Amino acid sequence: MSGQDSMQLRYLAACAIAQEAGNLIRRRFLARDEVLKLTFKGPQDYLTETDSEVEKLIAKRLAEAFPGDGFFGEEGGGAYGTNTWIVDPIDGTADFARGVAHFCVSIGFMSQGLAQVGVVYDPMAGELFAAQRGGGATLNGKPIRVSGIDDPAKSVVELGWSSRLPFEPYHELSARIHGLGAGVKRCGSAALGMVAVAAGRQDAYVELHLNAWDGAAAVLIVQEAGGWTNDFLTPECLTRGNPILACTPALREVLVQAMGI
Ligand code: LIP
Repeated sequence: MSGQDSMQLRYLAACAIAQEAGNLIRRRFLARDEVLKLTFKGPQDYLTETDSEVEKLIAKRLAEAFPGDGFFGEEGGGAYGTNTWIVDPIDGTADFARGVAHFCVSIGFMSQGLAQVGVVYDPMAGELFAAQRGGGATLNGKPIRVSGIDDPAKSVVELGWSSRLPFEPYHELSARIHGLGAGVKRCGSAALGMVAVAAGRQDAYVELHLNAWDGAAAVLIVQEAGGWTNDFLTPECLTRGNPILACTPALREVLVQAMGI
């Protein structure tokens, strides 16, 4: 089997597994106990039983299909190898935990340090965002492209936040981006924020620190939709995370300057 054929198989498998996992997430979300029971891994860093349940399902399906591939998941960790799946079972866990329907499952595949397949599935909206390197990006099978916005004062920028960094750098960056005249928002899922850029629904996703599993799939989808991203998925990112800028190309310079990256 050629390398391209094996990537195509991985692409198709990732799309199918993301939808199976997403449908499990949807069932758990709709059946959740109205009595609020919150568990945290750290400050504002939620953990739900469904995170682990979904990650185990994805890991099982991928091991069955591609037994020689490595796996790294947000909840259970793992190991990076030549061919590795990087998975966030629920990106937007805070909203899932609080009953807000804004979350997704993210499945990325890297080979020799380069993202080759990216799939992000929003089970509440029924939206499957997918890309294979060199094959373009799609939403439910239809091609998507980033916006052509070239004026920051006409742009919409999502600025991610987490307690992983002190508040001040986020506050200062927020002030700089507001100063450009952009419409700024924060929603809680980096993957959904980035695929919204890929689909032209907003013009940039910015966050000063993001973990590899949050962005591994979505960065490829943005690139294949004609967008620009910083060199996010570096070897260091796999263990420490990185800043992320994913945007329509015309906003690259002004946002790189605002971020100081
Ligand atoms: C989330 C990211 C988001 C970040 C949150 C959290 P999770 O991922 O998508 O951008 O700001 O702190 O890391 O935890 O929902 O998988």
